[in-house]
Amino acid sequence: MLADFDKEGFKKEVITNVKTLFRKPIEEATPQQVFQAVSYAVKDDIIDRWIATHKEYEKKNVKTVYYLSMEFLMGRALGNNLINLTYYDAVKEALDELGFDLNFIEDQEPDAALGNGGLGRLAACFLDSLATLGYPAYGCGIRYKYGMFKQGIKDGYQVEMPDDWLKDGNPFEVKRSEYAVEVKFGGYVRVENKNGRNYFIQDGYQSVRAVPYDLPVIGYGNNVVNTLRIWDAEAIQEFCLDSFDKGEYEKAVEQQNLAKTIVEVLYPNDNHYAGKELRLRQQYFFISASVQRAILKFKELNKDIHKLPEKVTFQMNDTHPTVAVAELMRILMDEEGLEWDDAWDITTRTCAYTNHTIMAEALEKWPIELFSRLLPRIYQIVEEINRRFVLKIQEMYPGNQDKVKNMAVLYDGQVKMAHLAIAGSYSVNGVAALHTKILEERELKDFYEMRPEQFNNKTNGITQRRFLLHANPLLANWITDKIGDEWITNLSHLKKLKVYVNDEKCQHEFMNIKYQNKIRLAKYIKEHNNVDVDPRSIFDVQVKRLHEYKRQLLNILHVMHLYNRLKTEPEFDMYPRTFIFGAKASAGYKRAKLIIKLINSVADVVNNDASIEGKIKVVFIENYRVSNAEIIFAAADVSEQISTASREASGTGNMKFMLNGAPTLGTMDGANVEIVEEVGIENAFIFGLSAEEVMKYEREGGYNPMDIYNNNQAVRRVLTQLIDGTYASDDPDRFRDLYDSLTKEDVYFILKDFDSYAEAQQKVDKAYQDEKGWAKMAMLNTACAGKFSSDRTIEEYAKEIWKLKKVKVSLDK
Ligand code: T68
Repeated sequence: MLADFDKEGFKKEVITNVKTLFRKPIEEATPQQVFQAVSYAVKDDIIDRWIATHKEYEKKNVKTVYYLSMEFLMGRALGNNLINLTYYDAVKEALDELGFDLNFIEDQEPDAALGNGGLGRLAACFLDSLATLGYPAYGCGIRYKYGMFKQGIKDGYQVEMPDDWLKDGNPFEVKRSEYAVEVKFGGYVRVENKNGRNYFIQDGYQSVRAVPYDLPVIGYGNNVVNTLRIWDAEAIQEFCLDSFDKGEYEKAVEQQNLAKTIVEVLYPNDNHYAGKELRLRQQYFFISASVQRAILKFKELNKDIHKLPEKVTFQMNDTHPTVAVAELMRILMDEEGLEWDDAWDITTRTCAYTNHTIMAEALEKWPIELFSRLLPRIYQIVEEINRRFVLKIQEMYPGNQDKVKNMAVLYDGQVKMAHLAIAGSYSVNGVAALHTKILEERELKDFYEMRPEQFNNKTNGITQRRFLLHANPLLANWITDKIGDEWITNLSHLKKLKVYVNDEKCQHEFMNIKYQNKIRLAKYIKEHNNVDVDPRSIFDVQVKRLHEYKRQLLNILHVMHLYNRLKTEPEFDMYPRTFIFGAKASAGYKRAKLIIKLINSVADVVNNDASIEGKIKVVFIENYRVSNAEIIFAAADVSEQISTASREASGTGNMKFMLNGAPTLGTMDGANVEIVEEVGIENAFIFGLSAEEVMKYEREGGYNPMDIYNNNQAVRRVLTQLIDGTYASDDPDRFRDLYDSLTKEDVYFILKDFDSYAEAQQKVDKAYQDEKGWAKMAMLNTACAGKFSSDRTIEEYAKEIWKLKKVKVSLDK
């Protein structure tokens, strides 16, 4: 544990906090009020470390990474902060003595859901690892008023509700008005000549005041506290009611509205580009604010702006923050007075870019008309970047128009953000080995050929502090009993568990912990879904965003198939299985929402058919998010990672399941490939087309799903059930769109992979019945998960891309 925790002092502080915050004695406080009072007491413990950390950074004038991301899917803070302060057990005890259960208090906190899925959660895991490893870092993002919508299920359909996560205030945040900056939109650019040099001045613009809120990011047991800085927007002029100038008045109203709308809500699309003007505003808003602030801070400690790349890296989380390239150029030229070549040299040694997808529909391409209207000066700079970049292409490949077409930043009336990111960065990385290979050989082939040294892989990871130590205390304690607690900050130690995998007593203990966690999840499901599930059944889990490429449809079609077999094949039997789903669909993604309805409709029929004796249960967990994910991963027996090969860049849920002892049932896609490499193919259930096979079919224009329809009776049967009212007696046409998508094109190869999936599922059924064999396999998954710590990932980024140095922080008390 860190420096002595003063239990009595802490209890007193909680009581005082209730009194001063809510003017009541603790006995009368609501659970939410107790949560607030506890959090403020914890914040007190954080503050000194936070100050000490930044003092140390300044003293050493260290290089800092700014992780620029539209999304940080942090989840709850209290439990995680206590874990990383190493105060969790002590605070649990203190609260017990006050008559409160820490778990219950934790449940009062809303998730900070400022992200969609994998990309946002990755950013959150990275912050945890950066602080734990002692690397100087800021997360920079947006303080959305409303985060990811809350999902309700009504009559089997998804309904979206606003996520008013700030309604009771956020006890851990600190508003830093003193660091506010102005961000300008629209207007026009005027050129002024001073002393023979042209200066570009934006005029007639609207602007907002960007105000930062800082959240502490606590390193594990090391006194380091980094900062997640999220920006709020305020109107620049106070609303001037007594203004008689109509023009001024209207402008004031407009700016007020602009400020309000910019940070109003997170766009709930994952892996999909919608091209909304407000989204581009959000991007420039938080980038301009973050880059301006970073430069101001740099200048406090450094005189020569040319030293910027030695002190700062801007890591761009996908293309969403890519305007950073042009914004940095603007500041260096228009405000620091540098010439183009100088500014470009600095910029391209400061920016780096991570690619998270190859899906065409996710690529950001802004219409030039919109981009130049909203960001006139930035657009001028992008034009010049493009002009020079095209010249370079033509120099390398004289007369090759295809190269220009494939690589230009401006083409076909659009600004291509990925191309801007690559042109402006010294590093381009993919997020798993297979994904990086596909980028190099296919998606970004021309860029790779031009500058291979720019490309590198950084396989994703997850933080074991949240997804094992906090989420699965039973397993965490068991592991620590067996091998000590070094795994908490060095996950490769888990491999020491391998000596226990054949030990029957250990197998028994391990599976008993799994069973306890299944009981915990069963209770959650009973409370939230009112469905009884048997913790002795196999918990087969697919939780992730709903997307056709992730193929939840394949999973549920297979459930329909199993149900058919139980109903019609007297000799068929199976081990009882609970199929658990959790997924949000983007609000406008019709087909995804229909798949949710199908899952719930199948659940209705199957769960209520007494004749199958509970052999199959289907559960759709409402409002899947970080906080309930922690309960779900700990309880899973089987991890469904069944994306169409080549489509899932990495996946990170796959790693969380593995860490908690659930073997992967999956395709050779994303990081599944590396999971299999670590654990051995005999300890996973792999099926389906390979990425190469998928890409070959795609080059040849797809395959014909009717061949399968005509020749495969089981497939034909479940497809027919989509349109004969089996699961929609009131409206047999309800699922016709799904039927059509599968029989016409099946672009995600669901029918093509069906048999192979069913076969893998049969292997799961058989393997689970071999108790010792399964226990061994489950334990090996945990034991081999070391590679997938985000600590390993961050060490690679820090050494190979960012060139950061670790800092030690001590508290002089
Ligand atoms: C995910 N991407 C990848 N995108 O799909 C996943 N997109 O394979 C990978 O493991 C993860 O990134 C981390 O690298 C996303 O989550 C989005 O959420 C997103 C959001 C807005 C626009 C586009």
